Amino acid sequence: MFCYQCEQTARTDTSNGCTSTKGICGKDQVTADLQDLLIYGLKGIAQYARRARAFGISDREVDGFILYAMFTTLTNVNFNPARFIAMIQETARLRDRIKARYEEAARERGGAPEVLNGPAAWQPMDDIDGLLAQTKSAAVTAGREQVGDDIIGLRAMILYGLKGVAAYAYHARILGYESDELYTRFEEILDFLAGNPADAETLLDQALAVGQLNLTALELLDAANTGSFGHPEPTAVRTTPVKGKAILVSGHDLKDLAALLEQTKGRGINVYTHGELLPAHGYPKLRAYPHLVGNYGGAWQDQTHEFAEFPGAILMTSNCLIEPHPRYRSRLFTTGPVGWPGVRHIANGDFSPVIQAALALPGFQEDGPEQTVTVGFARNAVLGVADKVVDAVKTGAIRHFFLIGGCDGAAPGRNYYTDLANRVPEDSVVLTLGCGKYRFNRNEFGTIGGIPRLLDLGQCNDAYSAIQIASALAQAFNCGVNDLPLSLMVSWFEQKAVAVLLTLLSLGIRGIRLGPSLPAFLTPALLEQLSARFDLKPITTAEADIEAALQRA
Ligand code: FSO
Ligand code: SF4
Repeated sequence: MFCYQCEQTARTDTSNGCTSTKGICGKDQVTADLQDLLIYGLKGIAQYARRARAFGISDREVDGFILYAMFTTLTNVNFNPARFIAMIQETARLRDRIKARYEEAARERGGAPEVLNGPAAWQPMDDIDGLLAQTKSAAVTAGREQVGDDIIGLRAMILYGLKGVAAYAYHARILGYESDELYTRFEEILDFLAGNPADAETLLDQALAVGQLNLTALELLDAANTGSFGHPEPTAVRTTPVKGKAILVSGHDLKDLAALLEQTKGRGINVYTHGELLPAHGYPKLRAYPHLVGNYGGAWQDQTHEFAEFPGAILMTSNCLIEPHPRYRSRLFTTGPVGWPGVRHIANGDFSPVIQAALALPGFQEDGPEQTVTVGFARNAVLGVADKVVDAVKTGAIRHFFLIGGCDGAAPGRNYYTDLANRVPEDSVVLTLGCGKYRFNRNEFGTIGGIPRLLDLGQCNDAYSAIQIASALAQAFNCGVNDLPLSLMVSWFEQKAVAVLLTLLSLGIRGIRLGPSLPAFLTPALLEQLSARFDLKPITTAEADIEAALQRA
């Protein structure tokens, strides 16, 4: 096992990744190796899918499977080896199907089909021992002796960025929003990786192409979410319990939440959001359900004690899942890409088992005190008051914007982000998104000329809103985004954050501060290159970074 895809990876004197029998996240060696094999199998599908497209052949089942399977390999999504074995077998079936169509089309046009090697020719073994014996060429570090750490790091950055794209595109796809252009480019980049590329320049270009592709995915997801549930509106969300039976929904997936709300209508169950589902309350069509009563708890890393104390059923729709404690394991359910061995999985969208579990549990015995946080400042709401914002900047009432966004995690260095938000001067606005906001979103930030000083743009999935707002401001001031009084202090944790970072870089955004620690797959040489080209830099202290940001403005 070798995995260095997330921020909490094990960093020791001898290795910069998780290598022992279990990763820091709880992913065991078998699951980690099976995930590598699954990715290897997906590359094989992409090798043929890309060539089939050249003959006008596409297969939506193949495209959808690639997204779903990639999503299962993100940090804190799926820990169930049985699911990975089944998916690996499925890669061979789908690969052979698209291969046959490609070869037939090539022959029909009088040419000889290409004979492909590597993942395209891989035959997965039937049983787990056989599969585990095949992991060598599928490892992230395969070929390190020949090409060195920089090339392995660049390949990893592309793969991890693609994983982020897959997650965003999956959420859009299940709401019925798909894009052939996205599938085409996605499969092209996977095919590129299948060839074990070793030219640093080309690899960096492809990494930025992943960033561009991610912008397409984010735009598609924004269209899917707003098209399905309306544009988010500023909404006060209750953060304390309401007496009665209860279901907690965590993760990011709005479609699962909507389906659960529909199925619990009139059943006497209150539904709460957890973690990254907090922004769901801003969407008019979700807010319309009176039994979506509030948000419970904070960011993902607090789930062990929060889930234990929640007196109802819990549904996990995407990352970030932590090893379930026995105190709540039997009332925890997974759906979509998520999985944990022995935890009940809902594969068909019928949440009856979750509802039955909630009805059998005590629920909250009394109402908590009235407390709220405000969400819903996505692009439509913010751009609706753009004139006011622009005027406030022109008159000097707003001096600076700090985007303090991204993931949360358990690392002690993440206090930086709380400190940062609290130290932002009174005449500056904080924009936030992702689960990192729980470090400060209950604090009182006040307003500047009627504009809230803390604007919650939504999930990490809503990075599109942040980009649109920054672009609109740049347009209003007739300058580039880099010339705005805007600083980005990004906290990263997993591969969606890698995808968003690549998007920002591909848009030419400079001076991003990244923390709490830099990705382990970025070698010193890669970092040097990224800082020279994009002025990408690590966080230092809240005080020093704010001062530097204000001086630059
Ligand atoms: Fe957080 Fe987890 Fe949303 Fe991530 S819940 S850490 S980047 O999966 O997706 O921000
Ligand atoms: Fe380690 Fe992160 Fe990989 Fe888990 S996902 S094994 S914590 S690097």
